[in-house]
Amino acid sequence: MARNELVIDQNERPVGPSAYAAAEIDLREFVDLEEFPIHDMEHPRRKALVAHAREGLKAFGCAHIPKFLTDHAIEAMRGEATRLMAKALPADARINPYLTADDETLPKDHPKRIFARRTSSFINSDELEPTSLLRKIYDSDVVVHFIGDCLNVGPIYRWADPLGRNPYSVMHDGDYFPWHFDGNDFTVSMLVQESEGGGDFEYCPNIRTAEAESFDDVKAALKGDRSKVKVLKLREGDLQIFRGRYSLHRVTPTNGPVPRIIALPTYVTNPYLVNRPHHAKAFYGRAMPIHVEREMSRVDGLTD
Ligand SMILES: O=C(O)CCC(=O)C(=O)O
Ligand SMILES: [Fe+2]
Repeated sequence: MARNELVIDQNERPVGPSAYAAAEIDLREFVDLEEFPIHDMEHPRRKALVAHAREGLKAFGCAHIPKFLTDHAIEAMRGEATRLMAKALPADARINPYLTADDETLPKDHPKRIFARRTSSFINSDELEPTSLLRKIYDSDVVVHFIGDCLNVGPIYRWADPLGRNPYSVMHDGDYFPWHFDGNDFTVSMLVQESEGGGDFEYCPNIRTAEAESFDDVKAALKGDRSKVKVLKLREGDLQIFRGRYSLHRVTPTNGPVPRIIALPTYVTNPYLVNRPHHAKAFYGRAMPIHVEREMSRVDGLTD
């Protein structure tokens, strides 16, 4: 067998090498290196980009880089997600912001007991095509390094979670992705296809910290208080870097026949952790043995 050949199992899923080596990744397949010289540490444009991202992350827990992806990349990713759309797991689940099960020992209006219906779905990371451009972007060490620089955190790692590491999120007409915190530390969002209406990303920057859950503020936001809410209108090709573990966030209901598709490469500071089984099931439709084996306490002690 040739070295680079993928072994395809009966379900035609790759079970061989799952990562692109750095030499196989041509950054120009997805980014214009003149405008975004992410590979060139000393380039003034890269320095300006990093400074811009750090400002946004410091002030709002969110950085926005418009038109990061090339048109070719948007097209390739839209094609992949559209081909895989039927594999998006139905996600009709009632979730609370922490993705935990109901706890009847708590008062009824505790935010852990406030559930909303999530109808958006994911094309899980283990469904991506063998030649997926999204996987190439995810596997690029240059991209990991750039994101780490923007976050001013290091080292960061790709997430070990086989389902959640770099999925596409899909929202059809009327779908909703309710308020929640993420199980991973950082998410990069790349919008691949806009819906005609709705689909706005709303977030409450740093509403909780590693030291304080701020249940009262979270409850207020869930009940409609807009005082801490910011809205980000993403366009196709935009890149967003987001600290989803501390900032409560949601995507407003979409409308129109064109589904909203967003790629979500995710990064962590602990290379061993994955989602808890309940979280994996509620978000990605199923839990795997790894989710049970690696269920450990979190360094920050926050609920998830
Ligand atoms: O679709 C988005 O913009 C965000 C999705 C999200 O919050 C998530 O997958 O955890
Ligand atoms: Fe999220």
